[in-house]
Amino acid sequence: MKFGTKHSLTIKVTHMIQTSDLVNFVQKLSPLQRVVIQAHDYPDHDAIASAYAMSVLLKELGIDSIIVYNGEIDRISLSNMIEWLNIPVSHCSKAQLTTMDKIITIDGCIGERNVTDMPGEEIAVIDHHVVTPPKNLWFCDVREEYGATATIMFEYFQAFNISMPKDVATALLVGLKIDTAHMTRGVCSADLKAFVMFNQQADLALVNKICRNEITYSELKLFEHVCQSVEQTEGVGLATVSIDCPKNMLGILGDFLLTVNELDVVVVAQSSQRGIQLSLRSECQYVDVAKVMREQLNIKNFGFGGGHSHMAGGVVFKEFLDEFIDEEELHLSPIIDSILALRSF
Ligand SMILES: [Mn+2]
Repeated sequence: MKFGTKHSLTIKVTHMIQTSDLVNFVQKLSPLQRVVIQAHDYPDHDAIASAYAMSVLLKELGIDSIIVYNGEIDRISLSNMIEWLNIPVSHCSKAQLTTMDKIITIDGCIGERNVTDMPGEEIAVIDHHVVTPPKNLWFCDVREEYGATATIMFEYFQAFNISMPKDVATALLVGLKIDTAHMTRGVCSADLKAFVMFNQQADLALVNKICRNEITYSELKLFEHVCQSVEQTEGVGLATVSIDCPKNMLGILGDFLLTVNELDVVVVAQSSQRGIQLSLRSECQYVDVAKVMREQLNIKNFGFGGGHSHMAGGVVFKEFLDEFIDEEELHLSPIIDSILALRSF
């Protein structure tokens, strides 16, 4: 089923999920032959770790599941994590999904552009992004204030009083650390509680090995490339990548540029087949980059994007490239201007 993409811009409603809601949901899953757990497309560590945790939790409760994704696993640290922890994930093209399947969307929400509409019925959304889930779900748990979906998984294990296996804690700690840039962004007290428990349960040497090795030798040149292309206007940096670059690498380059003292908002752009791929980072309290994406892309139909106030992504559709190019160069004026306006507030 396809659901419309609508975004609430100002209203932030946090529905507290009760343990009884979770128990009811699991009871409803019990008769199913299998449950499909879908991570967002081009999954990151939090998406795969949380899907894995959910799968292990359901197994403990007697329910079989498979973990699927669309797109690619394009970070070496993520393929290392999957390999070293033996996390069973399948590309959706190999999972033989049918319309009878029931799908739980994790670290993403059906209706968003980064969540492929797969065969089957979407019955649940568990996420921490700013999203508008459809109404008719069996279960919905969206916590925008959380740094990672991993923290929600920690609370589910607690709710069922199931002790967390070492491998699950290891994966979830990687997810939490990478989503929060090692607990430096978007962290709430629930994340800190989860962090303490993960640290007690996880294989810390393995966590560090996964997190430390985040790029490959061949990706090194991308840093040189952004260093040469980055331009700054009043604390806002824009770097354009004109060579081949994995999608999730853009965020790493954005994080790198954000370490520059003079920059507090960073936009990394790359031309792709679909148009322009964007990754944004903000350490300025006045600049909510997910909101910038929604206002400059989704609402104007120039493309789509979203994420969190401090970390967002998006795509400008090919047809609207003209709006973002001045004098034959990519200046992304609508985006940069809206950031500058927010920043000068
Ligand atoms: Mn996440």
